[in-house]
Amino acid sequence: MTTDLLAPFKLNNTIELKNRVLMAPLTRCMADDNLVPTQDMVEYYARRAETGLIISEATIIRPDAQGYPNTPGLFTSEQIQGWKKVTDAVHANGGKMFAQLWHVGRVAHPHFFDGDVLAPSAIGVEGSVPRMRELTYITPKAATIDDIKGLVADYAKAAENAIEAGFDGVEIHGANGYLIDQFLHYAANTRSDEYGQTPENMSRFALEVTDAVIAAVGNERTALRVTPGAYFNMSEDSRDKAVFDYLLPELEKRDLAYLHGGIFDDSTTFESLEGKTTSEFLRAGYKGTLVGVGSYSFESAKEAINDAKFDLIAIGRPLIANPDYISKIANGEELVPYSDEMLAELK
Ligand code: FNR
Ligand code: 8K6
Repeated sequence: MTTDLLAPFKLNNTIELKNRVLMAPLTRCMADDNLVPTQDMVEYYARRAETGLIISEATIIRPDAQGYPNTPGLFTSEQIQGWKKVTDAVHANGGKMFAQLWHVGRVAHPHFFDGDVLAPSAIGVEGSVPRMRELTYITPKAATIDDIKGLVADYAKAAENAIEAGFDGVEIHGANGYLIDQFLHYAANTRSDEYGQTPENMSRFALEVTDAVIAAVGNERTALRVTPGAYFNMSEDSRDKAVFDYLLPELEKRDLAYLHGGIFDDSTTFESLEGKTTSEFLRAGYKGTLVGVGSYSFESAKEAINDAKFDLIAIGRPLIANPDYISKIANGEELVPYSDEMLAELK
C-alpha cells in the first residue's frame, strides 16, 4: 500500500495535520523595524494554509538573537499581537502553524542590538552579514553559566509567547550553525565546563532548552530542527557524530511532536556521519516522527516516505514560488520554478 501524502496525519493526541506536507521555515527579512510581522506577512502565510503545517520563518527569542535585518521576534507584546494576526488568518483558512524559535549565537551582529554577542566559545565565524556586507562578524563572548541559564529561560518564555500568539506549537531552531548547533559541534564549542568536551556535555544546552520549552508548552507542541552534518556557518569535525549519537536517543525519550533535519539538499552526504545523508543518519538514530527536507519534489518525497526514510516532508523554495502548491499537486498542475529573485517580494 502506498502512503497518500495528502491524507491526514495524526502527529499526537493534541495535533492532527490535514496532510503530510509542511511548509519549511523560510527567513524573509520582511518584518517591520520593531521586528513585528506585517499585514503582507499575514497574507503570505494565510495563502499557504493548505499545507499540513506551516513552520514560521526563524523568529528571534530576544534582541541579541538577531543576525539579519528585519527578522521577526517573539519577545514584545507588539510582536505577539502581530503574530496573532498571522495565526488567526492561517486558522481561518483551516491551517496550522508552529513558530520557529531562533537565536543565532555567534552569527549575531551588535549592529542590531546593544550588548555582547554570545556563543559557547570565543570563536568567530568568517565573513559578513548577508544583505549588509559591510557588517563583518566579530569574535563572540563565551557565555557564562548565568548567561546560559538566561538563554534557556528566554527560549521557554518565547515558547509561551508563541502559544499566546496563537501558534499551535513551536519548532526550536537547533540547526544551521546557530546557537544551539554551535554547542553541538566541536568547531564552535571548546568549553571545558559541563557544556563542553564530551557528547553528553555538548548536548546539555540543546536538552536544557528542549526540556524548558516542553515544561512551558508541553511535549506535544514542541519540535526541534537539527543539522548533525555541518554545512552552514560551521565546519565538520569527525567527532561530531558521537554528539548526535548521544543526543538522538535522549530526544526520543522526550516524545517530541517531531524531529526535523535542516538541510538544503538531502542528497548531500557527510564524512563526519560516515557517508550518510542527514535523513539517513537521523532515521538510524531516532524512531519518533521525522520530517525530511532538502530539494525534494512531491514525487521524490512520496517515494522517500513510502520507503520509510522519514514520515513527513517539509517543502521550502517551491512554496515560495507556489503559494498554492498543495492545490497544484492535487490537481496535477505544473509548478512555477523557484528563482532567487522571488525573495525580493512576499507573494
Ligand atoms: C531557508 N532555510 C531556513 N531554515 C531554517 O531552519 N530557518 C529559516 O529561517 C530558514 N530560512 C531560509 C530562507 C531561505 C530563503 C531559504 C531558501 C532557506 C532552509 C529551509 O528551511 C529548507 O531547509 C531549505 O530551503 C531546503 O528545502 P527546499 O527549499 O529544497 O524545499
Ligand atoms: C538575509 C537573508 C538571511 C537568510 C538566513 C537564513 C538562511 C538563508 C539561506 C542561505 C543559503 C545558505 C546556503 C548553504 C548552502 C550549503 C549547500 C551544501
